[in-house]
Amino acid sequence: MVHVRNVIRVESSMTDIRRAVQPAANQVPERAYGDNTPQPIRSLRDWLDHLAARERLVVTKPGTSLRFELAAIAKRLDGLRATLFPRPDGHPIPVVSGLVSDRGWMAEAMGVEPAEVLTRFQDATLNPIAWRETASAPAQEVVHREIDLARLLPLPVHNEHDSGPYVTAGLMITRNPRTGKQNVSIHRCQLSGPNRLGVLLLPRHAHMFFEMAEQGGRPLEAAIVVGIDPLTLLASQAIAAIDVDELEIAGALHRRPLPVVKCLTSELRVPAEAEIVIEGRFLPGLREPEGPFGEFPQYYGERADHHVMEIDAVTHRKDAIFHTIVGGGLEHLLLGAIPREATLLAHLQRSFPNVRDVHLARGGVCRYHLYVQIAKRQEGEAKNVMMGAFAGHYDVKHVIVVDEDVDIHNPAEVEWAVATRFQADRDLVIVPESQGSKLDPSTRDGVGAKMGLDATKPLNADDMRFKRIRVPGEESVDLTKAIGPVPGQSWRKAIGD
Ligand SMILES: Cc1cc2nc3c(=O)[nH]c(=O)nc-3n(C[C@H](O)[C@H](O)[C@H](O)COP(=O)(O)O)c2cc1C
Ligand SMILES: [Mn+2]
Repeated sequence: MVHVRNVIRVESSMTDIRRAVQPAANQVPERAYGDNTPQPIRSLRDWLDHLAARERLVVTKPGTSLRFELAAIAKRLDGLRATLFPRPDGHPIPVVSGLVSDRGWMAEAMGVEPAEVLTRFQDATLNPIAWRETASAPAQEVVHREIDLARLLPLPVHNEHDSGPYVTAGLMITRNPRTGKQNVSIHRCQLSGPNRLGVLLLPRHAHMFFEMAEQGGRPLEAAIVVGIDPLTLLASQAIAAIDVDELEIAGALHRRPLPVVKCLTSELRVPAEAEIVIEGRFLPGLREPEGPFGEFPQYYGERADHHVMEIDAVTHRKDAIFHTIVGGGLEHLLLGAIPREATLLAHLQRSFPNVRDVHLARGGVCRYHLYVQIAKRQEGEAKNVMMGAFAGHYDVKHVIVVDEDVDIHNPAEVEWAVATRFQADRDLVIVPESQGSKLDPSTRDGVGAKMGLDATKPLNADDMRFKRIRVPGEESVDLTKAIGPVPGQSWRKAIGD
């Protein structure tokens, strides 16, 4: 195990450490689903218990450095284990990271089979459940009105060239100044002063609300919720219409109304079970430098003048836990991927009922490469599906359409389909100069090409031409019965040499 030396600061025996860097699934025959429909996970603490019971939570020695070391450990264990860091740099509030860095874990949090994750998410977005207000809440057990964020919270620095400490896993709650409807989204928040955060608001809902407020010369109230259950985190990433409150999607994923409490300094309602809430306002007519910051495409988002939030209060539980998401890690990628897949699948199926499944591949940073599986009925159809996919989200850059027999969750299978069912002169579609992702450094400020590959078989091909080879019995053969007692080293003996 070559990597072990680098994680010896983690407080465990060597065996535990070796196990920690093995895929967790190997050790976890037990599944969270089964005969009795399991309940979804509804709090961060329940989720940590769930992970701990399955040996998926690593607790480090106290005192991990908030500058790089915490992110280094979290990133090494990304996708394998969640990590809890007690007393980081001596701070009384522990930090947790890597809560949802595996699709199977998200299925468990939902209480469904992995294959049902997208349909469960679609169902929750179609049938939101309104929240329920409570008068008092764990999230407000401790109240701070003298704000020095660097002292109050354990804010880590993640990547080499990040401009400084950030809040990266906060749900930004805002409210439409015209309709009063709330919105939830995640934004990177740079520590810019004792009571000041520099926030990247890309032009979506929170940004629209801010523009409405700013046009009237008014600030926009906002609250940042840190330390929340995985389903509420996932709900925040729904691609929903403006005035759809993502906390209601969280309620639907929880299968019951989300308890919320009124903020102390604003009309906003925040999840009552949250660990930490940062209350404040976006200031009108002001932009300040923010960035660079390590982003999901594995490059830095640039430093530029961005929005400024002034903080009025911080509330938290007595024994609060701070959550951080390391930029570009699996946790970050998957939180975006699952809701996008759910939306793209629903969007494609509206026009193409024979679309079976979609997958945003890890190699395409869970945003740019979309694999689509179809039950092909018509020649040419794959190209229409590509065009639908490009229209579904501007981040979609390369689309590969494959037949039903190709496992789109396995990139090697998709590559095999391209290798053997695709000819570039007839199966390739290129759309030049279209809108793409501004964070893709190969675009010109977000303008770039789309590419689609039709890797489906022709419908009229002879049966044998595209028949996949298969050895009868390969899947079912019982190796324990088949393999003899003589070890390989003694093969001469086995053949009587
Ligand atoms: C970890 C993480 C970090 C994110 N950082 C930002 C960010 O800095 N700025 C931004 O505009 N969106 C960011 N996003 C994406 C938005 O949260 C996401 O698009 C959200 O669905 C937008 O919500 P809305 O459609 O209600 O506006 C981030 C997402 C994740 C999962
Ligand atoms: Mn929204």
